[in-house]
Amino acid sequence: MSIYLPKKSSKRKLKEAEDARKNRAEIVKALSQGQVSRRELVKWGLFTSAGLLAPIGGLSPFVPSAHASGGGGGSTGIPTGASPSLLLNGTAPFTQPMLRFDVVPRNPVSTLSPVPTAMANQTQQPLDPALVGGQSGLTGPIEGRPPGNIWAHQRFSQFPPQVAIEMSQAGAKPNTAYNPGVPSNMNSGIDPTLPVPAAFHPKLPVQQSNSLWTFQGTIPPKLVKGRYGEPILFRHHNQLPADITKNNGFGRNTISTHEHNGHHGAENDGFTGAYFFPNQFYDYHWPIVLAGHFSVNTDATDPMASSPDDSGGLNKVPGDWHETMSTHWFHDHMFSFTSQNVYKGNAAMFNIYSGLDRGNEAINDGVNLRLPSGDRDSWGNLDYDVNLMLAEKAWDTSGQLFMDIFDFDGFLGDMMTVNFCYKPYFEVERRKYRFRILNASVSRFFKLCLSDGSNMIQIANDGNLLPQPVNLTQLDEQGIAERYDIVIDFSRYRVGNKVWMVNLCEHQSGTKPARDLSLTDAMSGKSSDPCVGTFLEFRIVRDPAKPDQSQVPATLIPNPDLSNIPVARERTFLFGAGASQNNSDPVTSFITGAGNKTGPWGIGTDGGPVRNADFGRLSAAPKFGTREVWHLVNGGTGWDHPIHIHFEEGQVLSRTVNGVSVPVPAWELGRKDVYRLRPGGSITLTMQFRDWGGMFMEHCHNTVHEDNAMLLRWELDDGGDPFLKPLPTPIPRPTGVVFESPDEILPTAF
Ligand SMILES: [Cu+2]
Repeated sequence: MSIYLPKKSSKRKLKEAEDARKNRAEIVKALSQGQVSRRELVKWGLFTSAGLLAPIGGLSPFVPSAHASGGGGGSTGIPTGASPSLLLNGTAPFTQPMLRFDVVPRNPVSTLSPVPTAMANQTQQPLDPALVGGQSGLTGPIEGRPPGNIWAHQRFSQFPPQVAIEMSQAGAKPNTAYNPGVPSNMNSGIDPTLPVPAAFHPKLPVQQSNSLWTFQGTIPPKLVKGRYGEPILFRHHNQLPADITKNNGFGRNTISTHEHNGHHGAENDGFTGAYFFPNQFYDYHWPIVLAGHFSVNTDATDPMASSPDDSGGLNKVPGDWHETMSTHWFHDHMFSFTSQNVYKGNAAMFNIYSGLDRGNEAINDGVNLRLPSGDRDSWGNLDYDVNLMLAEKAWDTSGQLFMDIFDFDGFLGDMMTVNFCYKPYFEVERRKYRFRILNASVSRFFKLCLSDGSNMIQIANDGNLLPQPVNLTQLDEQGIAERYDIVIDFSRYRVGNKVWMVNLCEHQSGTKPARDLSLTDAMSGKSSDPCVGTFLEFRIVRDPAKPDQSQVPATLIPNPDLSNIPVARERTFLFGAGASQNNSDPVTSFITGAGNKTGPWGIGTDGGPVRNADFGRLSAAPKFGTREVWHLVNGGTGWDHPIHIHFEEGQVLSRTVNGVSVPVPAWELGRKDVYRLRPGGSITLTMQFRDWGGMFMEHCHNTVHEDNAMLLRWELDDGGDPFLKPLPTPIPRPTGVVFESPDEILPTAF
């Protein structure tokens, strides 16, 4: 059964789908604004116990109406449950240039006012009555970080911030300060002095301020540049509306920002229950240390463990150089609202530079890998190093961004965007480029190739350069939040040629990919999935001004050797449907329907029941400084889950499908932070727990699954003072965060 409503569907069918979308939108709005609860919706018969929208005509486009013409073969709809997203004259594919990322200014720390503090700044300010049920005269702290010693920045005086990044989460507005970090001829000729409207295409309607909530309120997405040994203080302001109803139908005005997969203390990890309110800020301290900082190469003598200085040389840093990371992103992690907020624009990328991955292809010092980048600056060149954020969207008949949160299988849009641009083109020179490809979708997997079936070289998976590069004509399926860094050599083309990036992976629901098409079939337009096929056009426009000096060495970053580190513990996590909730904390417990037949998704720990998320439940507490082996098991064959484990990189030891061992592919032989289980599959991985403590998470990164409620809390609470064991749970309130004891500690946690 197709869920995509073809554009040539009858007018009546399109009208019914649009009416259904509007009715659903009203309920989505009420739910997102907290006017009704999921429990009430179940009681009213609008949700099934499985969490799906009840099959009521006029609400669900998947129900054939008595009046339907039948021409579409019965139950059809598009992923949004609406008529296809609006396209206008002049918005054909590949008619707009791709906006490269907007590079965030790196400011002196002295620009921050007030001065950042180790403990959360509890200075009081008047509260907007809209935050506190209309009460006036109340005050709350200016910083939303939980107060006190446990949420103080760990080792703040040892890693004083050297760079300040300051951004606001805000409603859509024109970008009058666009900095692509490259000359115009490296950005498809875009004039950066012209304001960039908040639109998915210059000829599509501009997004209203409450349709799109992005960093700085602008597009394109933001890029932070950092380097090892140079701590960043990221002050994130929440400038979203205080009135929870001012969200154009979806999105929550409280946020928590996760630097995915930062090796930082948990107070800087964007814990799902450490969210902050409009008109507050949260200081995130990113020390940017190599894992093993306090146990490996502690005297910083190994030049491989290093960071670029500003004059072409290196600063040596402590830690294990085999743990060097490169491509990160950061995004919202608000409990139960991550999918809405990330879809609405809370997503950015973070390139981390090191002695190995310098962002300068010319320096030949025996450490630098000289990957495609450029050489104008001593480090961090972006000329030939391009961030791509892939996410499919949907918009309503007036062109405003739309999301339906009813289908707990997952949300699929019907419009492919790259860097928030609908099907753009990008001008390239005849030479090698690196692309850092992020899947920033809600529920969609991609499988990428080039339209001529030619070669790509995968050099990194998630944040990590691979031990060896892998030559591929098709990348593996790329799950949500996974990053694949690839090198494409355009020197094989002639000036004037075009080649397209193609998505082969077809979805018919948010549960998992339906199938991977052949290149021919994907290009033919036969798929009913509008996001299959070409979505990014490369135009080969000229020869490079100077010869390509970049390389893809045969060895990139070998894995850290863990063979001498004993395995302290094994744990098993079952990712399943039909989860139940045993806690009823009004803030921390995900609560859906009646009884224990609650929301669809959950995690079973070490043979225990499959539970819905409760950030007051402690599910695992590895011992600080040890190594463990974790088994991640898919509870079914009808879905796939990309599982993200925060904090440390893991190595995949083995995979199974339906109980049968299968090889770990070459592109998964490095370190990872997101693990696609595959239907009926399991993954066994090993990781260490070093350097920092606090409460972290493990969850599905199909963010609809995460929000409903496939997420758990684990913590490192024996790293010494100030940690309590277990840690108290933060309960955010506009008047200040309070703490309570954990709702539950699983018997196998410690
Ligand atoms: Cu999932």
